[in-house]
Amino acid sequence: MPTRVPDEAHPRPAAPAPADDPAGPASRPTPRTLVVVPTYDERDSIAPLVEAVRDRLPAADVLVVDDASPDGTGELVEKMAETDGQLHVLHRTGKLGLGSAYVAGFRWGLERGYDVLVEMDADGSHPAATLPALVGAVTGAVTTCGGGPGGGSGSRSGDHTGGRTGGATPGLAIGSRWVPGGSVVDWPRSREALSRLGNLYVRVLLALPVRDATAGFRAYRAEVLRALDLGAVHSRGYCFQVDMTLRTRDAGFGVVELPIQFRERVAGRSKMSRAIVGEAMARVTVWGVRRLARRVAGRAVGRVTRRPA
Ligand SMILES: Nc1nc2c(ncn2[C@@H]2O[C@H](COP(=O)(O)OP(=O)(O)OP(=O)(O)O)[C@@H](O)[C@H]2O)c(=O)[nH]1
Ligand SMILES: [Mg+2]
Repeated sequence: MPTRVPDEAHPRPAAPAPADDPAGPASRPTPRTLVVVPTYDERDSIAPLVEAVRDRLPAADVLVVDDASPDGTGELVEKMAETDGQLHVLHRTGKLGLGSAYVAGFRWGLERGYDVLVEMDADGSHPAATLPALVGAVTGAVTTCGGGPGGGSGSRSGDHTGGRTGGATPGLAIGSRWVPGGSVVDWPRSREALSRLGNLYVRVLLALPVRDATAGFRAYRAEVLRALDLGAVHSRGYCFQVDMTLRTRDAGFGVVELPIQFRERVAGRSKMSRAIVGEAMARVTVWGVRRLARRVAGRAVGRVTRRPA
């Protein structure tokens, strides 16, 4: 059981039970949910994003992890938090990368006993309507195989149906562009091709049966993040998402993908760069080669041990 540290100063309203919860509201405790939003120059996007999260997950807290945005995003969120007890901000000293922003946000949330930690971009690309389904998927409140509110039907990834907790509830739910029912809106062909090809490379090289391993819209059960060695995660950009998906799978937790409609940002500037793509390519290739080397070594050991004495 997680250690719960109730925030006495900011009591939260009770969240409604999911509409498709057959057990009813009384039987299911509301999971304490933290939506972690990394920001770098997102001044025009952050307020609508917080509002959209509130609409869909009224009981959730939001943690903005800001890297000293030159446009004053951090100060703006600080101001908003003065009148919003469910909004928190973690200021960092400079642009230290998406991966370490999430790790800092996860640590903040785990220390405070949240049950579910959600990743979401600030730029409005991720549909807030799918938040209840993502959270429901990792808490067992929404049966992902049969569909869920805002998320359509879920797609389980490969054979990771149960996970090490023994039940059928996945530890990680991904809002996926590339499962049936998922889509992208207003994305240039080149971005779509890059994402599709990148995910194909990941899937084949790492034997990771996930269609959208680079997706940054996801929910983790806290238990999963506690089980992983977050200090060992050094990926900075997109490959942080692949890294975390691999670690979740390798730790024995189930992964599920729910279809989303991903929209191109309408304000601000993308932080995607060649360096981020290069880092992902390099790290995924190294992980893939290591995996192949382990398999070859495993076969060789198998041959030696089978040899008659
Ligand atoms: N704290 C922090 N946040 C970052 C950093 N880099 C990007 N972000 C945030 O991470 C989220 C995703 O970044 P985007 O620029 O939207 O990149 P993307 O979604 O991968 O790419 P696009 O599809 O082009 O938007 C946004 O909320 C950014 O503000 C960083 O170094 N530090
Ligand atoms: Mg974006």
